[in-house]
Amino acid sequence: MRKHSSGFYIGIVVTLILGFGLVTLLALLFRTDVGEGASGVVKATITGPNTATLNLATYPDSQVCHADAGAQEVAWVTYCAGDNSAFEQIQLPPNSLITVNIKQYDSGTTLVNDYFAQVRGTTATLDGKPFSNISDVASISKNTPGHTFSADPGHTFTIQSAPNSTYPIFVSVPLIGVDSNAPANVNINGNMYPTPNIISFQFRTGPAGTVYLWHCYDPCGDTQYARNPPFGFSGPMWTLGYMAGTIAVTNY
Ligand SMILES: [Cu+2]
Repeated sequence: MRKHSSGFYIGIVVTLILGFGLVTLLALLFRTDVGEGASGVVKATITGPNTATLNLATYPDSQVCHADAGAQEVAWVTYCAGDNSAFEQIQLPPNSLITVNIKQYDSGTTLVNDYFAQVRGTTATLDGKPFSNISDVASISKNTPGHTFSADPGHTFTIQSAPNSTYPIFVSVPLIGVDSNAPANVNINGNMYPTPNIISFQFRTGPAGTVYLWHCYDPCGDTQYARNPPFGFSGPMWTLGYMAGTIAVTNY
């Protein structure tokens, strides 16, 4: 058997060390994108085979999950994750029934387009009572002693496909606003808000690798940024992590 030089063996050792180093470096780089609780990501909690629950909240300002933003942004309406962290991307397991629960702390804002008054692509409940259109809310209010609701949504949670997607989806739920006279009786991290309306609905995800968009279609910022031309859908409405973002269907 031919004898190898010591340089040959040193070469093997160096290659192994560099190889493991490279693998470790790549693992660390990718961990920040897919890890539990990674910044800017909220994951649905897996509750069983092909089922998961996603908890979110909407607030009339950004004190809860964007408190470090600039003075203008802190006054903006925003979505937060259910644990009140900020998020830009939602991650969901593939081929699963997702139950979404949203705590809606904001009051109502008249819709610009009545298309979004209708629950679309799913069925929804308001504090456990089924509704299919914002016009159902008056009777729910009447039959819910001690709790009235706004006649308008505060926001919509609308899920749509990216253009040319192989797995199209469209789900839209108007998030009924809290009564504008409701007392601010809930303390969230030192900020007072009214008791939230809880809106729930379900939908099914496609295979891993599918990306959807989530968006609000009730121009819900203040009069300077959301309602007045040319700001119809600017300000919080188009800012990633406030009223818009992405949904990645992924294995985790
Ligand atoms: Cu909104």
